[in-house]
This record gives sequence, C-alpha cells and structure tokens, in this order.
Amino acid sequence: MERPSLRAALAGARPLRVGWSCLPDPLATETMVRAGFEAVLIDLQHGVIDMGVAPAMLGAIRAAGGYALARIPVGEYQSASRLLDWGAEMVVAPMIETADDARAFASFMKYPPNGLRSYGPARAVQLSGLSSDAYRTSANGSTLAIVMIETRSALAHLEAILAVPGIDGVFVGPYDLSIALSQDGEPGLDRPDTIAAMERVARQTKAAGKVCGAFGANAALVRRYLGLGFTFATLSTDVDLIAGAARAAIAEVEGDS
Ligand code: 3PY
Ligand code: MG
Repeated sequence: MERPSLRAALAGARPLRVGWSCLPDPLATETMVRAGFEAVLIDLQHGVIDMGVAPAMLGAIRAAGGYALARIPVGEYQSASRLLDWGAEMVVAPMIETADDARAFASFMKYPPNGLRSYGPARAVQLSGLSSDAYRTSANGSTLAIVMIETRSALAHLEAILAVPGIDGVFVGPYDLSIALSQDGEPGLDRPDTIAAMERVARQTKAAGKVCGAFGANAALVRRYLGLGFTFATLSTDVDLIAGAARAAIAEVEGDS
C-alpha cells in the first residue's frame, strides 16, 4: 500500500505521533520510528546534528516508514534546500519575524515558478520511489515549508506571514514565545498570556487552511496544544526519552528513595 503524503497524514483523523532528535545518530532516530513515532524531526538549530549526518538520519527515518522532518539553524535557508534534497518532507525555520523572512525561506523551499529552489534531489527522488519528473512536479505540494512563530514580531505579523505563498504552516516554540512575551526573560509555558497567544496562532492558522504545530515536550503539553487546536505537537526528544528511561530503570531497582 502506498504511504499517504505527510500533508494527508497530518490531516488524518488522529494526530500524528511526532518525536524529536537532538543527537546525531541515525540508528537512534530509526529506533524512535520503529518504537512507534510516525514522524521524527531532526534539529539542526539546537541539536548536535549537522549537514554531515543529517542525510543518513533522514534516510533512516524514511527507511523505517516514518516521515522525515528537519529544523534548520536561524536564517540558514540554503540548508532547507539541501535537507529537501536529502529527503526531508517538512522543513521548519526558527525565529521568523516578518513576511519578508517567510518569503525568503519559501523561495528556498519551492521550485520555480513558485520559488528559487535549485534542482538536485537525487536522494529525495530515490526515497520517494517516484521518477525524477514526478518528484519535481509534485515536490512543491508534497514537502512542507513551516515557519516558527516564537517572537513578538512574528505574532504581530502573523496574518501577513500566513498569506505568504509557499508557506504551508507554522510551528510554535513555546519557550522562546513565552520568553518574548514576559517582562523578566523567564519562560512560562503555563502563563495565561502564553496560552492565549498560542490559541490565537492555532485559530488563525487553521482559518488560513494551513498546518499548525507546537513543541510539546511531554504528554500533558501535547494534550493541551491539541486541545487549543494545533494539528500536531511533538511529544518528546531523544535526550529526554533516554533521561526518563534511565531514571525509571534506576528507580525500579532502587525505589524512589
Ligand atoms: C521553543 O520552544 O522556543 C522551541 O524552539 C522548541 O524547540
Ligand atoms: Mg525556539
């Protein structure tokens, strides 16, 4: 059976189970998919992952049947094209401030006439199972350009950002967003202003017919964000999963003392 596109999977009846990789290890990322994550994002912004290991990680996720997502470092839109070439099906751009930022990112994500993505998707063609022509003509629709809303400027320009052609949706970073909204530089995921801002982002993004994700970090936050109307929320990172499993294993042997 042919795998549904990422766009179709995100529109499915059940929210996609999305994991997050910070560690540069294709086998660990693949293990997350085999354990039940349906998509994994590899993080080139805050993770230890670079362009050297990213292609193997994207390939490992897809070989295990998962959807391969990636986040680029701030402003490195050129990396977005390369990650698409190596098999990313969604690229997330952090710290977008304005519609001009979103337009610059979209131009690296979409082939002409919609953008200026340069042609060279050898590995993406292989992984898609399509002919080169079929990949080229479907890529603009099947790969998703997602901008992060995590600054006051992005909130103020949300409507204009959502109207940029080629932008397929948004992803909220609640840590940066809550720091930006605070008076004292402290993150506050549970603060009413953070939650209200996120609810507005979800509402406006859905009204624009676009995908809306959030960084979840744990089950309670995932439930909260899905309840606010987000299409998907990431559940946990590889580092947190290892730390949690290590604590649980130790507690099982020694008790909670
Ligand atoms: C944020 O919460 O700011 C993020 O970017 C999550 O990684
Ligand atoms: Mg952030």
